[in-house]
Amino acid sequence: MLHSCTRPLAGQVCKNAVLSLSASAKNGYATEASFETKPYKLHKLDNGPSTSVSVTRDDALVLYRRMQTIRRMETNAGNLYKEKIIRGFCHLYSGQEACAVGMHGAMRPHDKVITAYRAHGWTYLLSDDILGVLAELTGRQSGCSRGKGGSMHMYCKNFYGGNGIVGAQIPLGAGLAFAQKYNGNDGVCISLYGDGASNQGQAFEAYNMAKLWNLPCIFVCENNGYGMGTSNTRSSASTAYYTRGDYVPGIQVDGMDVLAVREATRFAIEECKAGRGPLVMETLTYRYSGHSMSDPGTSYRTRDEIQEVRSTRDPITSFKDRMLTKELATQEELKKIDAEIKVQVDDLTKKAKADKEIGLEELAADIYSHTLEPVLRGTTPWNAMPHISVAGSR
Ligand SMILES: Cc1ncc(C[n+]2csc(CCOP(=O)(O)OP(=O)(O)O)c2C)c(N)n1
Ligand SMILES: [Mg+2]
Repeated sequence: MLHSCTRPLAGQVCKNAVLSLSASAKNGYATEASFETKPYKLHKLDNGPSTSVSVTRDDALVLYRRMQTIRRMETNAGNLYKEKIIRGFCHLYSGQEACAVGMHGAMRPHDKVITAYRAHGWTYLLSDDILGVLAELTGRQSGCSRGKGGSMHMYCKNFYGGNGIVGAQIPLGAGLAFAQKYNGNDGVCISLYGDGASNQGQAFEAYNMAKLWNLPCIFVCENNGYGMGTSNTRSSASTAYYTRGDYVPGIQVDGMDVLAVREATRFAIEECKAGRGPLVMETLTYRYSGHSMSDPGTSYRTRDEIQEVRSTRDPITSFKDRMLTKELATQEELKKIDAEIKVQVDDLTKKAKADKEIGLEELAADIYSHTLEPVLRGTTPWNAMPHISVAGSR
């Protein structure tokens, strides 16, 4: 029986993870394997995460499946956008999967996350609802925001979006960490931002308040080398983002290595639990797509550069190679998982295309979680709309 959700994939709903994974330790597979990570860089820390990491076969398969699912979802999202079925903004996470999947692998059920606009992968991880993501992208009723939010505005339990204003989520994350501390439940908040947001004043204000109050906040700078089309060396006087919290301790981790990210996140959570939060964690990563679908992503970097990362640092291929080398899985088994994911995500993509849009009566739904005003004004004061609750009843 697969306990794919026992620690470190603690307590998370994993219905997508159980296909084809039956008992482990059979058929000559290794049940567990150890790996060396690249060294972490530390700032104001005497000790850091372990560079020697181990993973069970079951957990490795879950991590692999999650990264592949995100990759497939994003490929389909890109195609839906090109077909003009997804409208508006659309930011893909392809290339950065190990960051979210690694962090999620260390999270406990009461930890919280907030991110910028690259939110599809996180929404899937925290809701385990692929259709909820795809139908949100197509603007349909099965979407996690009932199709009213679209690509950037996705939310689910413990996930506070999906935020389009660059950097705005950094202090919001500090606020969520404050709530965790206030409620005394030992939970943390992971507050993610890109290298392009890292020089904003509000980031430093958030570090300051978080440090003054020792908040259990893990500020994560996903350094993918570019903020839109500007390379980080042109935008940042210091690209050592893990040190940019000054008096806040920091860790730099290889963001293309899912196990290293998981280990570093576990370490950061332990630090927060011991009252030594906040921390800044920088994940060195790369995005294959442009900043958003309207950016081909090739005017400020070469195709060779992208190809080089794909062939030498891809988070999925490199994890697959490691699993094969340590005999945690066979080539055939992983191929079968890839095929299953493709069928599953493609089927749900068809559903997301065929799904209905919500009716006009839902335009004013779910503005309050506890209805404070039963009637809301529309675009004019005389054009009132009744407030209804829909999402909570689903
Ligand atoms: C306050 C604000 N300023 C500008 C923008 C336009 N904008 C969107 S993303 C972005 C750059 C963000 O850089 P980074 O987080 O590194 O982006 P990514 O790597 O995801 O492209 C900018 C300037 C915005 N959305 N909000
Ligand atoms: Mg960036």
